[in-house]
Amino acid sequence: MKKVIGAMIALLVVLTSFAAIGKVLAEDADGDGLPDEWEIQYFGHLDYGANDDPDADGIANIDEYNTNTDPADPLSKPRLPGDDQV
Ligand SMILES: [Ca+2]
Ligand SMILES: [Ca+2]
Repeated sequence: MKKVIGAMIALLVVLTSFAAIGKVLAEDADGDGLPDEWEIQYFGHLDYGANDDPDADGIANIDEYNTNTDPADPLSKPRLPGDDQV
């Protein structure tokens, strides 16, 4: 039984370390998938999540991040098929 508990504690320590390292690497303190630097740059805080759409352009933050568009500017969004036919 002691062995099992020891192994569980060791596993917990390893998992916790990985989680800490991952957070530092991704710099994603709130764990929403958006780098904190990016959130601070556009919003000035970490309150929005990956699926939020604060500029209401229909594009979620995570998609704005992946396509390098401005998540705080409704005119800045990924070009979609059909956008040329305005
Ligand atoms: Ca974040
Ligand atoms: Ca948006």
